[in-house]
Amino acid sequence: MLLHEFMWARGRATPDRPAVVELSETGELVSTSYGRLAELSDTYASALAEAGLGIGDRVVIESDTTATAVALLLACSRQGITFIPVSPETPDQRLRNITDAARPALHLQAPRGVRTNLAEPIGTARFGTHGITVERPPLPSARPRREVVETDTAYMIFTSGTTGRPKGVVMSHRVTAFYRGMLAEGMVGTDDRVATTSPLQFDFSLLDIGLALGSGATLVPVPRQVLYFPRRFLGFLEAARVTHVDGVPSIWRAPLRHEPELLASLSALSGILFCGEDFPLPELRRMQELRPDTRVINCYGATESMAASFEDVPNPLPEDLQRLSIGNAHRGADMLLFDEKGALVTEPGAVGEIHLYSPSLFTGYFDDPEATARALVPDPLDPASGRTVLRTGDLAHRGEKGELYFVGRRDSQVQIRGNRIEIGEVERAIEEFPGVTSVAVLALPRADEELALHAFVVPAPDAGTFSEPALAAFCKKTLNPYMVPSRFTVLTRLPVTSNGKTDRRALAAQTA
Ligand code: 8PZ
Repeated sequence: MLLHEFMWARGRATPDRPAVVELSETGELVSTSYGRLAELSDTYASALAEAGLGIGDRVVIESDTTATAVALLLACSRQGITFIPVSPETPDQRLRNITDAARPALHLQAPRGVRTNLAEPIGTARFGTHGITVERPPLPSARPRREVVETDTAYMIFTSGTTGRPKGVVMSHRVTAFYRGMLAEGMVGTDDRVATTSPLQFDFSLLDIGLALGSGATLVPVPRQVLYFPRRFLGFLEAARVTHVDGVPSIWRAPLRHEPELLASLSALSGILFCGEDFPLPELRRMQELRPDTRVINCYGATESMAASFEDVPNPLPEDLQRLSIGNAHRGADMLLFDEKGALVTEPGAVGEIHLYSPSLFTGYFDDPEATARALVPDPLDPASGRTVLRTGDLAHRGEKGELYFVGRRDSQVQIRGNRIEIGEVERAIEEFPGVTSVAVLALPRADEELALHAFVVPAPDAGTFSEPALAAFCKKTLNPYMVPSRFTVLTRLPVTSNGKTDRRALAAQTA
């Protein structure tokens, strides 16, 4: 099944139902029906074909999540054109790195987009409710293809590769197997209004589009300038009668801190889905106090398969709960743990690296076979089979019933004075300090090159000031000596990346 076929499967039968409800430039909520969305998508598909684009071409879609952007990515899917979503706030140089790597035929932005100086010979165009206006025509490409096949590339997501050169995650239409596994969780129905809060360049937004449209429900994009202000954000959710909010944990930090009553009073909200990193337990407890009937789903996974598992957060959270479970893989996929020697790890409590068996695995990193071979590895259970699995780089252990608990990234294991430390364990211990709402711990080199743990702690507004000795004394009670951070920095908030995750590089830079 191709991406657009999955997306249209439910909505085609209900052309008059709202597919997207969004904020117009004049601040009203405007609705785009499934029928109107299909019309727009057809218009775009014809315009792309007229511009000479076809199967295997690549285009950059620079946009926020809007009805027109959704129509455009569905048109690309139908034409077999690979789309590369990029957010408008992407710096010019980063966009340049992406276009130098991916060599797209065309860059498309909204009518009011401000991007200029796209390097030749990339074509440029604008897309909107009027259709597509080509400014600089793309180079025609003679691709001898007739039929889009499932293994063709649907989209590419460029992640900020740690080496600075962005890595292009190549995803084929087989991502629809993941989408079908997600719908089997039955999280959303046709009457739901699913708020999406991630930038289009983060595949969390693509999950949201699939969740809403695939369920015949309504997608409600939350503009950034609304999301960043808790009163506006919560007011918007109420006004749009949102029933389900998808987002990374950090979107709830300010509402929990500054507008708890408004959050508690949202009348239509029944479900929250988060992904990307742990939800700090103090904030989760607070959310459950304020909204005891709201379902919270922990969605785990990597862009290389879009995601992998959906697990309800226990409500209420047990007092002694140390970490959230990520459950097991969605229907149609499997997750196994292996140790460094490639042996299967099954004992409850024993840590291994998550390997994902899935039909929705990415094709590879664009133009980077070495990195691809490190991630798509022979099935450790049956290396000769030719089957590959995703080596996630994530460590986990199982509970008594076989459910998985995310422990941390393989590279977030540090050795300090010869002792192996899981950074996440130190973070969770500090989260228990009265008044802490969130924390990030980094292993930073000291002057003598020795690694030392540095904790960045965010107190609740009414928690008064924290003293380092008090924090250190608290850690000494619960952590082995070598796990106690040697430095504590109290912050009013943790910096986040453009995708909303804790920005550890920014924290490290603070101490430089
Ligand atoms: C996590 C979790 C989690 C990821 N708890 N650590 C999109 C849509 C829905 C779910 C997941 C996605 C991912 N594509 C989002 C994402 O963060 N992708 S990523 O490739 O940028 O990072 C993946 C890594 O984030 C994972 O390998 C984990 O280390 C971490 N992660 N979800 C804790 N629920």
